[in-house]
Amino acid sequence: MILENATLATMTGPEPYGLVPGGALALEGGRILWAGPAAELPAEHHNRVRRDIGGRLVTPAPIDCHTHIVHGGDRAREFEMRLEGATYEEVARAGGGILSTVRATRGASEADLLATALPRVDALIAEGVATIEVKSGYGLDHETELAMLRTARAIGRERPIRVRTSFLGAHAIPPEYAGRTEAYLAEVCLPALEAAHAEGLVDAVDGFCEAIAFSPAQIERVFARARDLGLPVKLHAEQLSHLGGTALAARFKALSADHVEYATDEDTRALAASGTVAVLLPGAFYTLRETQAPPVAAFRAHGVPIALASDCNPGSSPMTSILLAMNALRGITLNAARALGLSDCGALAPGMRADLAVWNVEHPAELSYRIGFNPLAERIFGGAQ
Ligand code: DI6
Ligand code: FE
Repeated sequence: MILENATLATMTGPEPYGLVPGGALALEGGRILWAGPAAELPAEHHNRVRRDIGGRLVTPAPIDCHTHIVHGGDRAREFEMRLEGATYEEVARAGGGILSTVRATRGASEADLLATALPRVDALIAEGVATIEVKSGYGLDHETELAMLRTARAIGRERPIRVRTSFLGAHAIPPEYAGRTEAYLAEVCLPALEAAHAEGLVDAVDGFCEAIAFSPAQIERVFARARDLGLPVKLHAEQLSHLGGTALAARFKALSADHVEYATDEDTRALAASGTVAVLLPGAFYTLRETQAPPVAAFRAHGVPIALASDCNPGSSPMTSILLAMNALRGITLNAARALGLSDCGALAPGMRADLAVWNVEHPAELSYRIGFNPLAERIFGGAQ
């Protein structure tokens, strides 16, 4: 099939957005065969079926590279408490926070987890999203961590969306291990990681490096096991304070360091050297009413690739909109793919998956400009409408 009369944001080449006005795309077998100015369409494609895109903008389909979209319950009451003045850490230390979601997730069946996740997934699909990352981390016991990851895989069977999973057993210390973090890692987290990997449930390994969670030395134990298993790593780092997670992530050549509000110049240089993507999560920044913005200018100056994601989770980012998170097309296409270790999506180029979004706009700037408006005209997943 040929898509013609389109403006392409290819995300390749020297032009901003790799913009090609009057562009055409040749698709076959779920892949992009050719992308470029319609006038240069090779003759071999001329007799394919043609579709007029009506001058609309075509981009790579958005990729949400950081979500906790599988979880039990909600934390709306806690949000209210925070509006009344309690801090995120105060709520967490009072037994709320992540641990209240752990209780709700442990109490849910896999069918419940899937049923509650799908409407959130559908909200992302409605904005054209074709790939999502989904983390475990609200089970914190062997069974529930695996149940979360099985649910994540089930999403990819229930909906036309590609799912990449991250094992996040090092997200919080469950109440039965309070004060015994090392024992939790040895007895639950690491064995669950191995079991989940053996079941083919793990694409990457993540952790939460924070004073209310795990120290860099503790995360390093998890990363070392990931390395032994041949799995890439990523890390929630420097979100609420500076603890050294970013440097650790860079040392392990992590796919991404996420949040990174408190990253320093030294961290920035380390990310640049390791090619690690900085994933910014404006939903959490907003919800937690954070004041320390990530060092975006330094990231840019040092060439650290920046991605953006929803962080969809019930506590710090109850957001199911990639358009609201984006503010830079590269952050939800090319760089988001890179944050997941994927090289077959995020750009319009030969060989890439035909995961496309067609928008009722003329220029990519309109996508990040409007707030709460969805101009998606059509979503193409693996070459199919
Ligand atoms: N950082 C976050 O923002 C989320 N997890 C994490 O490690 C918060 C998760 C939650 O509050 O439920
Ligand atoms: Fe997160």
